[in-house]
Amino acid sequence: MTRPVRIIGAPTDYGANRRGVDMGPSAIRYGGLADELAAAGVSVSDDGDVAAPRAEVRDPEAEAPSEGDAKFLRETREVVTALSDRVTDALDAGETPLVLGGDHSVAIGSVTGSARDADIGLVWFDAHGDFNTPSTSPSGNVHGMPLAALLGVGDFADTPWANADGLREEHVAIVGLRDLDPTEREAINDSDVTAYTMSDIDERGIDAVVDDALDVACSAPDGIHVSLDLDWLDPREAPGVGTPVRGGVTYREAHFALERVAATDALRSMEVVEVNPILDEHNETAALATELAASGLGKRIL
Ligand code: HAR
Ligand code: MN
Ligand code: MN
Ligand code: MN
Repeated sequence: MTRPVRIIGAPTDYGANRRGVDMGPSAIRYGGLADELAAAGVSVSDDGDVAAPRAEVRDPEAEAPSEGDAKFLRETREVVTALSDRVTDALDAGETPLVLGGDHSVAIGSVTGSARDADIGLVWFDAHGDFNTPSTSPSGNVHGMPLAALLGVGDFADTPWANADGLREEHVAIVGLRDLDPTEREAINDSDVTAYTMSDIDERGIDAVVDDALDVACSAPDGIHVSLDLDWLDPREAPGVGTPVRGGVTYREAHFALERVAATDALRSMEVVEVNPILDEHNETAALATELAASGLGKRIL
């Protein structure tokens, strides 16, 4: 029996390079998420959104953890702290939290909440490594930093609100990399995180790579968090994202991967992020996020 799913929206674009991902939760709900899950036989409730003041009324430079550059870090801290508690509440109630972003900085809240008093694994489906820190980031956009923040890399070593207690590098796998900044590449190589590029998928096939990534994450005892950045897919399939990179996975490969996630029976929490309705075509990226979430949560064709 699948556990009930609790939807939690995190409508932020503080961490993004352009406006619009704050509308992601609405677009994904409008894309039919609750119906899709119900049709899959999953019982589902909607916990609404965490509060996120509009970016226009806040000062992007109000706070940074050390020298260096991280825009809207104070706002990010406020949102992810609230989100983290909501995720823990859902788990305490025996439910599976499904977080709707928002830009990828919301993962700081989802994963810290999921890794509270639990030793979890993490699979990060993304074109990007999200392994920058304020002093290495070329952009200052926090959506390029959440994985480094969660693992306490570099400048984030002393940022308790952003570090995930029960997450260790050896239980983390990144899948689908094709766009890394030089300092990020170095930091990932220096870490115990397992990283698979698109070339790995070309060479070995999606099944071998996803199975290996899930083995890495499932070696943690308390289940896994799946973080799905929609720019993991090729922009032809997922045009509504802020930082598209050519050469991503196909619609079928993405479904296959999420079906494999469901098959592990280890899914503890999940998020879908970076859907930007302003850049989308007829809400198709939001609908895709909906479909992939359903696959990850156990939707079966037969
Ligand atoms: N690496 C670049 C930066 O730090 C690009 C950020 C990535 N954008 C995302 N994250 N959507 O996956 O600015
Ligand atoms: Mn990302
Ligand atoms: Mn990305
Ligand atoms: Mn362990």
